[in-house]
Amino acid sequence: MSDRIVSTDVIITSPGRNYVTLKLTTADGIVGYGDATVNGRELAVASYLRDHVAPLLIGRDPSRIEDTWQYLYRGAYWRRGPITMAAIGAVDVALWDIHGKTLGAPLYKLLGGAVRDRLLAYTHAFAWETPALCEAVEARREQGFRAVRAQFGVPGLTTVYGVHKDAEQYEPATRGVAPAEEEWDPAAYLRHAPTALAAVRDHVGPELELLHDAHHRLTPQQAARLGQALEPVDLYWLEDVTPAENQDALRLVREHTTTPLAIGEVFNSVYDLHHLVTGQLIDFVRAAVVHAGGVSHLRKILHLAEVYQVRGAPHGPSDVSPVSFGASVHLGMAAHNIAIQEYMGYDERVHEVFPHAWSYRDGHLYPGDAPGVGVDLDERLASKYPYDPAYLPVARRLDGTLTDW
Ligand code: KDG
Ligand code: MG
Repeated sequence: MSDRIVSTDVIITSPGRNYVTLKLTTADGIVGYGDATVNGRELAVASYLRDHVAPLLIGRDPSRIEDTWQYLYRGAYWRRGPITMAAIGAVDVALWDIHGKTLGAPLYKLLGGAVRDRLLAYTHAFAWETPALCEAVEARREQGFRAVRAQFGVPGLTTVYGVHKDAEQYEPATRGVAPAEEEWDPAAYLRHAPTALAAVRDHVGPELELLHDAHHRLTPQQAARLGQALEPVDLYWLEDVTPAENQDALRLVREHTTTPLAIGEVFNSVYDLHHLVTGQLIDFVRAAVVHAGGVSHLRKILHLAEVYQVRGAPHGPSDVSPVSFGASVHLGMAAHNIAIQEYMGYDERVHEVFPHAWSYRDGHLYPGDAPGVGVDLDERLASKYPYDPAYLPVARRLDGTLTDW
Protein backbone atom coordinates (compact mmCIF):
# COMPACT_ATOMS: atom_id res chain seq x y z
CA MET A 1 0.00 0.00 0.00
CA SER A 2 1.33 3.44 -0.87
CA ASP A 3 2.26 5.92 1.81
CA ARG A 4 -0.28 8.56 3.04
CA ILE A 5 -0.06 12.07 4.43
CA VAL A 6 -1.08 11.89 8.08
CA SER A 7 -0.32 15.35 9.43
CA THR A 8 0.26 18.92 8.34
CA ASP A 9 1.67 21.89 10.16
CA VAL A 10 2.24 25.52 9.22
CA ILE A 11 5.17 27.09 11.02
CA ILE A 12 5.79 30.83 11.02
CA THR A 13 9.18 31.93 12.25
CA SER A 14 11.02 35.23 12.14
CA PRO A 15 14.79 34.77 12.47
CA GLY A 16 15.38 38.36 11.33
CA ARG A 17 12.47 38.25 8.88
CA ASN A 18 9.24 36.27 8.56
CA TYR A 19 8.99 32.88 6.86
CA VAL A 20 6.00 30.57 6.44
CA THR A 21 6.85 26.86 6.19
CA LEU A 22 4.52 23.96 5.45
CA LYS A 23 5.47 20.63 7.02
CA LEU A 24 3.85 17.43 5.76
CA THR A 25 4.38 14.09 7.53
CA THR A 26 3.54 10.69 6.07
CA ALA A 27 2.43 7.46 7.74
CA ASP A 28 5.94 6.12 7.10
CA GLY A 29 7.34 9.05 9.10
CA ILE A 30 8.77 10.95 6.11
CA VAL A 31 8.70 14.73 6.50
CA GLY A 32 8.52 17.17 3.59
CA TYR A 33 8.91 20.96 3.80
CA GLY A 34 7.58 23.68 1.52
CA ASP A 35 7.99 27.46 1.66
CA ALA A 36 4.88 29.68 1.44
CA THR A 37 6.38 33.06 2.31
CA VAL A 38 4.72 36.09 0.71
CA ASN A 39 6.57 39.13 2.00
CA GLY A 40 4.22 41.32 4.08
CA ARG A 41 1.22 38.97 3.60
CA GLU A 42 2.49 35.96 5.58
CA LEU A 43 -0.63 35.37 7.68
CA ALA A 44 -2.91 35.29 4.64
CA VAL A 45 -1.04 32.41 3.05
CA ALA A 46 -0.68 30.64 6.44
CA SER A 47 -4.48 30.75 6.86
CA TYR A 48 -5.03 29.61 3.27
CA LEU A 49 -2.86 26.58 4.02
CA ARG A 50 -4.16 25.83 7.51
CA ASP A 51 -7.83 26.47 6.92
CA HIS A 52 -8.38 25.48 3.31
CA VAL A 53 -5.59 23.22 2.06
CA ALA A 54 -4.32 21.14 5.00
CA PRO A 55 -7.63 19.29 5.54
CA LEU A 56 -7.60 18.23 1.87
CA LEU A 57 -4.15 16.69 2.15
CA ILE A 58 -4.79 14.22 4.96
CA GLY A 59 -4.96 10.68 3.57
CA ARG A 60 -3.57 11.64 0.14
CA ASP A 61 -0.83 9.64 -1.58
CA PRO A 62 2.23 11.96 -1.44
CA SER A 63 3.67 10.52 -4.66
CA ARG A 64 0.74 11.94 -6.68
CA ILE A 65 2.44 15.31 -7.03
CA GLU A 66 0.91 16.46 -10.31
CA ASP A 67 -2.56 15.23 -9.40
CA THR A 68 -2.40 17.12 -6.08
CA TRP A 69 -1.24 20.26 -7.93
CA GLN A 70 -4.16 20.04 -10.35
CA TYR A 71 -6.57 19.28 -7.50
CA LEU A 72 -5.53 22.39 -5.56
CA TYR A 73 -5.38 24.64 -8.66
CA ARG A 74 -8.54 23.57 -10.48
CA GLY A 75 -10.35 22.50 -7.34
CA ALA A 76 -10.21 25.97 -5.76
CA TYR A 77 -12.19 27.45 -8.68
CA TRP A 78 -10.54 30.81 -7.75
CA ARG A 79 -7.32 30.48 -9.68
CA ARG A 80 -3.87 32.05 -9.59
CA GLY A 81 -2.85 35.06 -7.50
CA PRO A 82 0.11 35.21 -5.09
CA ILE A 83 -1.59 33.67 -2.05
CA THR A 84 -3.13 30.69 -3.83
CA MET A 85 -0.02 29.98 -5.88
CA ALA A 86 2.36 30.29 -2.92
CA ALA A 87 0.16 27.84 -0.98
CA ILE A 88 0.09 25.38 -3.90
CA GLY A 89 3.82 25.93 -4.36
CA ALA A 90 4.49 25.01 -0.72
CA VAL A 91 2.52 21.77 -1.07
CA ASP A 92 4.29 20.97 -4.33
CA VAL A 93 7.79 21.46 -2.89
CA ALA A 94 6.91 19.47 0.25
CA LEU A 95 5.69 16.60 -1.95
CA TRP A 96 8.84 16.67 -4.10
CA ASP A 97 10.82 16.65 -0.85
CA ILE A 98 8.95 13.56 0.37
CA HIS A 99 9.33 11.91 -3.05
CA GLY A 100 13.10 12.42 -2.97
CA LYS A 101 13.38 11.16 0.60
CA THR A 102 11.26 8.10 -0.23
CA LEU A 103 13.54 7.24 -3.17
CA GLY A 104 16.73 8.35 -1.44
CA ALA A 105 17.50 10.78 -4.28
CA PRO A 106 18.25 14.52 -4.38
CA LEU A 107 15.55 16.50 -6.16
CA TYR A 108 17.68 17.45 -9.19
CA LYS A 109 18.10 13.77 -10.04
CA LEU A 110 14.32 13.36 -10.13
CA LEU A 111 14.04 16.36 -12.45
CA GLY A 112 16.14 14.74 -15.16
CA GLY A 113 19.58 14.97 -13.56
CA ALA A 114 22.27 17.62 -13.70
CA VAL A 115 22.72 19.54 -16.95
CA ARG A 116 25.64 21.53 -15.48
CA ASP A 117 28.32 21.14 -12.86
CA ARG A 118 27.44 24.30 -10.93
CA LEU A 119 24.85 27.03 -11.04
CA LEU A 120 25.95 30.62 -11.65
CA ALA A 121 24.80 32.99 -8.89
CA TYR A 122 24.47 36.75 -8.73
CA THR A 123 24.32 38.81 -5.60
CA HIS A 124 23.60 42.40 -4.60
CA ALA A 125 25.87 45.38 -4.04
CA PHE A 126 24.67 48.85 -3.14
CA ALA A 127 25.87 52.22 -1.92
CA TRP A 128 24.39 55.66 -1.95
CA GLU A 129 27.38 57.34 -3.60
CA THR A 130 29.05 56.12 -6.80
CA PRO A 131 32.65 55.68 -5.48
CA ALA A 132 31.34 53.58 -2.58
CA LEU A 133 29.21 51.56 -5.02
CA CYS A 134 32.30 50.79 -7.13
CA GLU A 135 34.02 49.50 -3.98
CA ALA A 136 30.96 47.48 -2.93
CA VAL A 137 30.77 45.76 -6.33
CA GLU A 138 34.52 45.08 -6.20
CA ALA A 139 34.13 43.57 -2.72
CA ARG A 140 31.50 41.17 -4.09
CA ARG A 141 33.90 40.14 -6.85
CA GLU A 142 36.50 39.45 -4.17
CA GLN A 143 33.97 37.08 -2.55
CA GLY A 144 34.02 35.12 -5.81
CA PHE A 145 30.87 36.48 -7.49
CA ARG A 146 31.02 36.75 -11.28
CA ALA A 147 27.72 38.61 -11.48
CA VAL A 148 26.62 41.51 -9.28
CA ARG A 149 23.47 43.63 -9.13
CA ALA A 150 24.35 47.30 -8.54
CA GLN A 151 21.86 49.71 -6.87
CA PHE A 152 22.64 53.33 -5.99
CA GLY A 153 21.25 56.44 -4.36
CA VAL A 154 19.78 59.27 -6.44
CA PRO A 155 20.72 62.92 -5.83
CA GLY A 156 17.72 64.82 -4.50
CA LEU A 157 15.95 61.75 -3.07
CA THR A 158 16.21 60.45 0.49
CA THR A 159 15.18 56.84 -0.23
CA VAL A 160 15.66 54.57 -3.25
CA TYR A 161 14.81 50.88 -3.79
CA GLY A 162 17.74 48.55 -3.14
CA VAL A 163 19.87 50.98 -1.10
CA HIS A 164 20.16 51.79 2.56
CA LYS A 165 22.14 54.91 3.42
CA ASP A 166 23.81 53.42 6.49
CA ALA A 167 23.09 49.68 6.87
CA GLU A 168 25.38 46.99 5.49
CA GLN A 169 22.50 44.68 4.54
CA TYR A 170 19.52 45.79 2.48
CA GLU A 171 16.16 44.46 3.71
CA PRO A 172 13.17 46.34 2.27
CA ALA A 173 10.49 45.15 4.72
CA THR A 174 10.30 47.19 7.91
CA ARG A 175 8.94 46.04 11.28
CA GLY A 176 5.62 47.42 12.41
CA VAL A 177 1.98 47.29 11.46
CA ALA A 178 2.12 49.71 8.51
CA PRO A 179 4.48 50.17 5.56
CA ALA A 180 7.21 52.79 5.56
CA GLU A 181 6.72 55.54 2.97
CA GLU A 182 9.49 56.20 0.47
CA GLU A 183 9.78 58.85 -2.22
CA TRP A 184 10.32 58.44 -5.93
CA ASP A 185 11.16 60.75 -8.81
CA PRO A 186 11.77 59.00 -12.14
CA ALA A 187 13.29 62.12 -13.72
CA ALA A 188 16.01 62.36 -11.05
CA TYR A 189 16.69 58.62 -11.36
CA LEU A 190 16.91 58.76 -15.17
CA ARG A 191 19.38 61.66 -14.99
CA HIS A 192 21.63 59.73 -12.62
CA ALA A 193 21.38 56.01 -13.48
CA PRO A 194 23.47 55.95 -16.71
CA THR A 195 26.32 57.88 -15.06
CA ALA A 196 26.37 55.71 -11.94
CA LEU A 197 26.35 52.43 -13.87
CA ALA A 198 28.92 53.67 -16.41
CA ALA A 199 31.25 54.52 -13.51
CA VAL A 200 30.84 51.01 -12.10
CA ARG A 201 31.59 49.46 -15.50
CA ASP A 202 34.72 51.63 -15.87
CA HIS A 203 35.83 50.58 -12.40
CA VAL A 204 35.33 46.81 -12.72
CA GLY A 205 36.31 46.34 -16.37
CA PRO A 206 34.48 44.34 -19.04
CA GLU A 207 34.30 40.83 -17.58
CA LEU A 208 32.18 41.11 -14.45
CA GLU A 209 28.47 40.67 -15.24
CA LEU A 210 26.54 43.73 -14.02
CA LEU A 211 22.80 43.78 -13.38
CA HIS A 212 20.42 46.52 -12.31
CA ASP A 213 16.83 46.47 -10.99
CA ALA A 214 14.54 49.41 -11.84
CA HIS A 215 11.82 47.80 -9.68
CA HIS A 216 8.71 48.49 -11.79
CA ARG A 217 9.07 52.28 -11.62
CA LEU A 218 9.23 53.58 -15.18
CA THR A 219 6.77 54.21 -17.99
CA PRO A 220 7.43 52.20 -21.16
CA GLN A 221 8.89 55.30 -22.84
CA GLN A 222 11.19 56.05 -19.87
CA ALA A 223 12.23 52.40 -19.79
CA ALA A 224 13.12 52.47 -23.50
CA ARG A 225 15.25 55.58 -22.98
CA LEU A 226 17.05 54.04 -20.02
CA GLY A 227 17.71 50.80 -21.92
CA GLN A 228 19.26 52.82 -24.75
CA ALA A 229 21.36 54.95 -22.42
CA LEU A 230 22.71 51.82 -20.71
CA GLU A 231 23.78 49.99 -23.86
CA PRO A 232 27.46 51.03 -23.51
CA VAL A 233 27.46 49.63 -19.95
CA ASP A 234 26.78 46.14 -21.36
CA LEU A 235 24.43 45.01 -18.58
CA TYR A 236 23.69 41.32 -18.13
CA TRP A 237 20.13 42.58 -17.66
CA LEU A 238 17.95 45.52 -16.75
CA GLU A 239 15.18 44.23 -14.48
CA ASP A 240 11.52 45.15 -14.00
CA VAL A 241 11.70 48.37 -15.97
CA THR A 242 7.95 48.76 -15.98
CA PRO A 243 5.05 47.03 -14.19
CA ALA A 244 4.19 44.03 -16.33
CA GLU A 245 0.43 43.96 -15.95
CA ASN A 246 0.49 45.63 -19.35
CA GLN A 247 2.61 43.12 -21.21
CA ASP A 248 2.45 45.00 -24.52
CA ALA A 249 4.37 47.82 -22.84
CA LEU A 250 7.46 45.68 -23.17
CA ARG A 251 7.12 45.80 -26.96
CA LEU A 252 7.93 49.51 -27.00
CA VAL A 253 10.94 48.96 -24.73
CA ARG A 254 12.12 46.04 -26.81
CA GLU A 255 11.89 47.91 -30.10
CA HIS A 256 14.18 50.65 -28.84
CA THR A 257 16.97 48.87 -27.02
CA THR A 258 19.21 45.82 -27.13
CA THR A 259 19.81 45.94 -23.37
CA PRO A 260 18.62 42.51 -22.14
CA LEU A 261 15.37 42.65 -20.16
CA ALA A 262 14.44 40.54 -17.12
CA ILE A 263 11.01 40.47 -15.58
CA GLY A 264 8.67 38.30 -13.56
CA GLU A 265 9.46 38.06 -9.84
CA VAL A 266 5.83 38.95 -9.06
CA PHE A 267 4.40 36.55 -11.65
CA ASN A 268 2.45 33.59 -10.28
CA SER A 269 1.69 31.49 -13.32
CA VAL A 270 2.46 30.82 -16.94
CA TYR A 271 -0.58 32.94 -17.83
CA ASP A 272 1.13 36.02 -16.38
CA LEU A 273 3.97 35.77 -18.83
CA HIS A 274 3.07 33.78 -21.91
CA HIS A 275 2.72 36.89 -24.12
CA LEU A 276 6.10 38.15 -22.95
CA VAL A 277 7.67 34.82 -23.75
CA THR A 278 5.95 33.95 -27.02
CA GLY A 279 6.43 37.53 -28.24
CA GLN A 280 10.12 37.31 -27.26
CA LEU A 281 9.73 40.62 -25.44
CA ILE A 282 12.05 39.61 -22.60
CA ASP A 283 15.32 37.71 -22.27
CA PHE A 284 15.02 36.35 -18.72
CA VAL A 285 11.99 35.23 -16.74
CA ARG A 286 12.35 35.74 -13.00
CA ALA A 287 9.45 33.71 -11.58
CA ALA A 288 10.28 31.92 -8.32
CA VAL A 289 9.52 28.39 -7.11
CA VAL A 290 7.65 29.78 -4.09
CA HIS A 291 5.46 32.33 -5.87
CA ALA A 292 4.78 30.48 -9.12
CA GLY A 293 3.19 27.26 -7.92
CA GLY A 294 6.28 25.27 -6.93
CA VAL A 295 8.76 23.20 -8.89
CA SER A 296 6.02 21.58 -11.01
CA HIS A 297 4.64 24.84 -12.37
CA LEU A 298 7.94 26.72 -12.70
CA ARG A 299 9.17 23.80 -14.78
CA LYS A 300 6.26 24.32 -17.18
CA ILE A 301 7.09 28.03 -17.41
CA LEU A 302 10.70 27.15 -18.21
CA HIS A 303 9.68 24.66 -20.89
CA LEU A 304 7.57 27.29 -22.64
CA ALA A 305 10.41 29.80 -22.30
CA GLU A 306 12.94 27.35 -23.74
CA VAL A 307 11.05 27.20 -27.04
CA TYR A 308 11.40 30.99 -27.39
CA GLN A 309 15.03 31.27 -26.24
CA VAL A 310 14.01 33.01 -23.04
CA ARG A 311 16.13 31.94 -20.10
CA GLY A 312 15.20 31.37 -16.46
CA ALA A 313 16.71 33.41 -13.64
CA PRO A 314 14.67 32.70 -10.50
CA HIS A 315 14.07 35.32 -7.86
CA GLY A 316 16.20 34.66 -4.77
CA PRO A 317 15.95 37.51 -2.26
CA SER A 318 16.07 36.97 1.51
CA ASP A 319 12.25 36.69 1.55
CA VAL A 320 12.41 33.41 -0.41
CA SER A 321 13.12 30.94 2.42
CA PRO A 322 16.07 28.51 2.28
CA VAL A 323 13.50 25.77 1.54
CA SER A 324 12.25 27.13 -1.78
CA PHE A 325 15.69 28.58 -2.46
CA GLY A 326 17.05 25.02 -2.17
CA ALA A 327 14.32 23.75 -4.51
CA SER A 328 15.30 26.51 -6.95
CA VAL A 329 18.96 25.44 -6.84
CA HIS A 330 17.92 21.85 -7.64
CA LEU A 331 15.78 23.08 -10.53
CA GLY A 332 18.65 25.29 -11.68
CA MET A 333 20.87 22.24 -11.79
CA ALA A 334 18.40 20.28 -13.93
CA ALA A 335 16.67 22.84 -16.19
CA HIS A 336 18.63 23.50 -19.36
CA ASN A 337 17.51 27.10 -19.89
CA ILE A 338 18.21 28.42 -16.38
CA ALA A 339 20.92 31.04 -16.81
CA ILE A 340 21.58 32.30 -13.31
CA GLN A 341 20.14 32.20 -9.77
CA GLU A 342 19.80 35.30 -7.60
CA TYR A 343 21.47 34.77 -4.22
CA MET A 344 20.96 37.70 -1.87
CA GLY A 345 22.20 35.65 1.10
CA TYR A 346 20.69 35.18 4.56
CA ASP A 347 21.19 36.37 8.10
CA GLU A 348 23.17 33.79 10.13
CA ARG A 349 20.04 33.02 12.20
CA VAL A 350 18.24 31.90 9.03
CA HIS A 351 20.99 29.41 8.19
CA GLU A 352 20.66 28.03 11.74
CA VAL A 353 16.86 27.69 11.67
CA PHE A 354 16.95 26.06 8.22
CA PRO A 355 20.03 23.78 8.08
CA HIS A 356 20.59 23.02 4.39
CA ALA A 357 22.56 20.84 2.02
CA TRP A 358 22.79 23.50 -0.70
CA SER A 359 25.87 25.67 -0.62
CA TYR A 360 27.48 28.72 -2.19
CA ARG A 361 31.11 28.59 -3.31
CA ASP A 362 33.15 30.79 -5.58
CA GLY A 363 30.31 32.49 -7.46
CA HIS A 364 28.23 29.33 -7.84
CA LEU A 365 25.53 27.34 -6.06
CA TYR A 366 25.46 23.59 -5.46
CA PRO A 367 22.33 21.62 -4.45
CA GLY A 368 24.15 18.95 -2.42
CA ASP A 369 23.26 15.27 -2.47
CA ALA A 370 20.89 15.00 0.49
CA PRO A 371 17.62 13.26 -0.47
CA GLY A 372 14.74 15.52 -1.53
CA VAL A 373 15.28 19.26 -1.26
CA GLY A 374 17.83 18.81 1.51
CA VAL A 375 16.61 21.61 3.80
CA ASP A 376 15.47 21.01 7.38
CA LEU A 377 13.67 23.15 9.92
CA ASP A 378 14.95 23.32 13.49
CA GLU A 379 11.53 23.74 15.12
CA ARG A 380 12.89 24.38 18.60
CA LEU A 381 15.03 27.25 17.34
CA ALA A 382 12.24 28.48 15.02
CA SER A 383 9.90 28.83 18.01
CA LYS A 384 12.32 31.32 19.57
CA TYR A 385 11.60 33.74 16.72
CA PRO A 386 7.82 34.35 16.67
CA TYR A 387 6.03 36.17 13.86
CA ASP A 388 6.88 39.85 13.83
CA PRO A 389 4.66 42.01 11.57
CA ALA A 390 6.67 43.68 8.79
CA TYR A 391 5.70 45.31 5.52
CA LEU A 392 7.29 46.29 2.25
CA PRO A 393 7.38 50.06 1.78
CA VAL A 394 5.06 52.09 -0.40
CA ALA A 395 6.36 54.90 -2.61
CA ARG A 396 5.02 58.36 -3.40
CA ARG A 397 6.01 60.88 -6.05
CA LEU A 398 7.40 64.15 -4.78
CA ASP A 399 3.87 65.67 -5.04
CA GLY A 400 2.49 62.92 -2.79
CA THR A 401 0.91 60.69 -5.48
CA LEU A 402 1.18 57.02 -4.64
CA THR A 403 3.31 55.17 -7.19
CA ASP A 404 4.79 51.70 -7.74
CA TRP A 405 7.35 50.71 -5.13
O1 KDG B 1 9.68 41.10 -1.36
C1 KDG B 1 10.15 41.96 -2.36
C2 KDG B 1 11.59 41.66 -2.69
O2 KDG B 1 11.75 40.29 -2.82
C3 KDG B 1 12.03 42.34 -3.96
O3 KDG B 1 11.97 43.73 -3.77
C4 KDG B 1 13.47 41.94 -4.30
O4 KDG B 1 13.31 42.98 -6.46
C5 KDG B 1 13.83 42.17 -5.72
C6 KDG B 1 14.91 41.34 -6.28
O5 KDG B 1 15.15 41.45 -7.48
O6 KDG B 1 15.50 40.58 -5.52
MG1 MG C 1 13.75 42.49 -8.54
